[in-house]
Amino acid sequence: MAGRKVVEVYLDLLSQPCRALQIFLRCTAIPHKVNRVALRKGEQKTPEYTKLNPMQRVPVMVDNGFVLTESDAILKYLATKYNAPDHWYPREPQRRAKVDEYTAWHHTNTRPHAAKVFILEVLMPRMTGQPTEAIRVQNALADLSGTLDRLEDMFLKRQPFLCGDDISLADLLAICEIMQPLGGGRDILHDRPKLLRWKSRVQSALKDSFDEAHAVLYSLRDKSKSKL
Ligand SMILES: N[C@@H](CCC(=O)N[C@@H](CS)C(=O)NCC(=O)O)C(=O)O
Repeated sequence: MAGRKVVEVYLDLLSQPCRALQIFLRCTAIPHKVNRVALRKGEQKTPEYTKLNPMQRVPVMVDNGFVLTESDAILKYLATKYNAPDHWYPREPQRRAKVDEYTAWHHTNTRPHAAKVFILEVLMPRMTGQPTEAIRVQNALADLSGTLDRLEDMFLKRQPFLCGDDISLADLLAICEIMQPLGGGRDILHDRPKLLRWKSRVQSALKDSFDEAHAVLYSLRDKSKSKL
């Protein structure tokens, strides 16, 4: 009898939403298979991968033939389908809505602002062989600083995690994004004690899966330091 196939995901761990997905799968122990897609080699543009995701982006999830793109949708689908512990994506409507509120905001705030700093400090210099003009980096950092202010005063407030007393998908998506500028040697939380305390709570909750998923980013950071 043909068995049910395990969930398959297509990931590159230099991608923030891919790290969030890998960490979630590890923490919830949902049986899965990881297929690596090396973005730097353009593997997201092969005809085979394009059939899976015409947007040529990672991550992608395939669950027994059901294909899903967009990290947000994938994480929420997996949490619901595989009955992940409730704190990840609570069933109670108002608690769930608070997670949805953050994740909707995330994709137009934390994500583009943190990613832009990484693009300007790491990807563009790699492509052009030139450092990015300082003013562009300063502007991107100013936008990011506004986002970090909102994370502190609108979401975190006085609670331990972004949406309440326990870790949720909101914290997972946020932390993976906030880590990204570290690839260029920039720790954007160094002068933010409130967010640093949040980060260490998130890291403790995620245990080894956090460092495992970020190993590629740490090695990029180490390379950027050795160039200084
Ligand atoms: N909104 C999508 C964004 C996915 C995305 O932007 N992926 C990037 C890596 S972080 C990618 O695959 N880029 C490949 C390319 O642009 O060629 C999600 O959250 O899943």
